[in-house]
Amino acid sequence: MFKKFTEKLKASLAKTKEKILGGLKAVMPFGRALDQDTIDQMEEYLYSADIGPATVQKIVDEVQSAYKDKRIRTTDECFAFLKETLKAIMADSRPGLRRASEGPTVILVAGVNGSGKTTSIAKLTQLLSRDGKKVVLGAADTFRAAAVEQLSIWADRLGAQIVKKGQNADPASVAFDACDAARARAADYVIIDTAGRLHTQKNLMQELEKIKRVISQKIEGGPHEVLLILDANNGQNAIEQARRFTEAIDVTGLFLTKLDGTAKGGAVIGIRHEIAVPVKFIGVGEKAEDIEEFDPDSFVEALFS
Ligand SMILES: Nc1nc2c(ncn2[C@@H]2O[C@H](COP(=O)(O)OP(=O)(O)O)[C@@H](O)[C@H]2O)c(=O)[nH]1
Ligand SMILES: [Mg+2]
Repeated sequence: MFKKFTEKLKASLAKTKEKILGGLKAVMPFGRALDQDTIDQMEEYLYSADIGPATVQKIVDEVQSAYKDKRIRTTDECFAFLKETLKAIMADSRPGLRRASEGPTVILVAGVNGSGKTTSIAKLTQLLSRDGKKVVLGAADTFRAAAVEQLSIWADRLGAQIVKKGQNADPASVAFDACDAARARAADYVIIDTAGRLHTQKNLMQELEKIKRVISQKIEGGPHEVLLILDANNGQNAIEQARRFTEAIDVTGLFLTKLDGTAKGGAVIGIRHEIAVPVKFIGVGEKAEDIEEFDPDSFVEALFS
């Protein structure tokens, strides 16, 4: 269903690769004997690469012990070791979307303003439609008329059904109707768009809980996925945002957007290490096809290729 290590992934990670691999090569040139001073410089550099201090510490601890045990003696061996360490840190056995055992699978999408929620919904819709799945969209971001309009345009373009109401309609009632429509039309997926919110906005977080409750009353086990959309441009702050949001509501998956435009993609490493929720997808552009299922090995290979 999904593509793995693609040229597009490589191209979209170019800036992050330049930051991480480019910077590491400068402090740790290939073809040298490894020494403590080089490891210290490597550590210092990694702190500037948006990976997050706790994760850098973990990486450096591994390198340090491999160096002491003489498992790595050269900078080339250190690069190879780093690659394997990153893969191990980011390893995940839960790829792909959860599915309902029967009936429509409901995906609720949340995140702060402008993180890429609506665009990411379009990407998921295209991915699922291409796989022959029938998708119903729920325009539950009723806060701005433009938000409903934006999702409608995507729905038209992608040939998906959309359920919408007027501006300021109760988002939970839109979700309710979208679930009804999905049942009536025997759809495979319902994807609910929501207005942007911060984890600190108590009333808006309660609204999200209400949407979840209404969905669960309509469709058993729903929502099957609560996807948190995070803008990779936020770097280390994206790690913090993921932490706060996952503490506030029951998030089941992360979708990291805008990796194509940022050098701060190192945040993905910290998020995988520090957040218990899996990264399911990454966004690598503004078009509907600019989505990749997240695969740690491919990600690391693309960074070190
Ligand atoms: N370059 C790039 N831009 C993106 C990506 N995802 C979303 N965007 C852009 O980010 C902006 C906000 O996206 P939108 O989906 O409206 O965010 P929302 O407010 O969370 O619904 C738009 O201009 C999108 O085109 C991505 O993966 N890469
Ligand atoms: Mg939106």
